Amino acid sequence: GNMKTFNLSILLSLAVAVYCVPISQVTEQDESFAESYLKKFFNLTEESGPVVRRGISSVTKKLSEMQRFFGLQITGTLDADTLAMMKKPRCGVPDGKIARFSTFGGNLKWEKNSLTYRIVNYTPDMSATEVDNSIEKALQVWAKVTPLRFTRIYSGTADIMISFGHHGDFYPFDGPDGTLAHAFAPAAGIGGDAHFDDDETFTFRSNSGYVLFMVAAHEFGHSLGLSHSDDPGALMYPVYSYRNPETFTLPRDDINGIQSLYGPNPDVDPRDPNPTAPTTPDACDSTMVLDAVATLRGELLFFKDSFFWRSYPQSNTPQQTLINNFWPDAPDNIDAAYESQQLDKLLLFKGRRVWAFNAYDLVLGYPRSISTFGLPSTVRKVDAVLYDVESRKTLFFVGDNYYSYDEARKTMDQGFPKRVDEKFSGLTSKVTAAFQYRGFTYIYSGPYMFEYSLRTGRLFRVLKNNYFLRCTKY
Ligand SMILES: [Ca+2]
Ligand SMILES: [Ca+2]
Ligand SMILES: [Ca+2]
Ligand SMILES: [Zn+2]
Ligand SMILES: [Zn+2]
Repeated sequence: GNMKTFNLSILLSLAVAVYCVPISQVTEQDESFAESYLKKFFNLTEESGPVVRRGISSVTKKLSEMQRFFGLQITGTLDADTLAMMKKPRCGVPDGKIARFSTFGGNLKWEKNSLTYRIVNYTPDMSATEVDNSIEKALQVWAKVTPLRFTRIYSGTADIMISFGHHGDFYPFDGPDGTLAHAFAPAAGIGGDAHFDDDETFTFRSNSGYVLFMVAAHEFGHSLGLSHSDDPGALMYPVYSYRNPETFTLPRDDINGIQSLYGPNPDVDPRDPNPTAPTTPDACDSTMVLDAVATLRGELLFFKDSFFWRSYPQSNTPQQTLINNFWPDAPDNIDAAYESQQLDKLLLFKGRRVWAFNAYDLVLGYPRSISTFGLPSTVRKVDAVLYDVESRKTLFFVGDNYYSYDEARKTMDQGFPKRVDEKFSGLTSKVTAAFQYRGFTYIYSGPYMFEYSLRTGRLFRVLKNNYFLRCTKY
């Protein structure tokens, strides 16, 4: 069928994904949850029974398919990471096709460029004006990049009928969270229509509750013929994520998707079509310059733009996700990051400010000024931060220099800054990121990564920024 749902589960599960390193006990409840997830989203047809005990079966196959789609380690078993991903807020469209943007195929597109919409009723969560604005703005997201034009009507049957609450199809909603909304692919009748679960708390722009604009823009993608994308930055990615509606720009992948159906907007200069369309950082890009790298409870975090890759020792495919999916209060495009093992916190730096996170919570009193570390007020930003296990000092890289901070005494050491190339031979250009891992210090500079022995300080290899990211897809 063409039924598309928007499923959301508790945000708490996001924390599990990062912090639950040991494999937790999978309960019977988890197994049946996983099974219904696979039935719903990956077309699992086998009859019920314990998921993890069935060996090589269609469940194993479907689990592997799901793990591949989300860039998880492909184990074919219901491990903690897979379960955590299943519990993430998401849309209910089946994810069988592993691809950047995809369409419903066949003739599931509108054969006309002028479409009508009608807001049949309202949610009590927002003012009518806010609902009207959110819906209008969500449609304009797509109109901006296509020849599609939307006209609102106030009575009769529109192409896209929009309603909250009960709506008389065979896909009941499920109370708060879980299914958020659903929409139907282009067709006559119910085709193109979008239904929103009135048990959700929808908001205009706040990140408590679900931003109606974001949910609607995603659903209208389905109304117009788009299926899901496995690009974690795409609007059509199955997982819901908060984004500021004021600054939201349709990502490149979604533009490619909708334009494959309808072509570009004829009113836009073809020489400069979408200069600001965000693209998702690509692990296969050997020219990439990472913003920051940090460890976190044995895992590695690689930051770039609004995203980070998370690499865990037992996995060979780092998982890419939006920073805001894990830390809603974190900045993006950060300058530097490090893990304070003393405080058991992750610290993120941007400009003159530092954020500290304990699990996924912003620590009270943050963000703070970087001057609390004793950095001089002339330092407007740090380029990289590294905790050195040998000296038990935290090194702050600023231009050609670095400062040394004593974590135990919580003071900056005397005699700094010093030149970076005094400590790290061969490093003559600016440090862009730094971390230590398995006996080596890795210092990033531009697209290169310098590998130094922790014990001798000797330079071993010069690698690229994407060395640990393992280019596997595409
Ligand atoms: Ca319709
Ligand atoms: Ca719901
Ligand atoms: Ca940096
Ligand atoms: Zn969807
Ligand atoms: Zn419905």
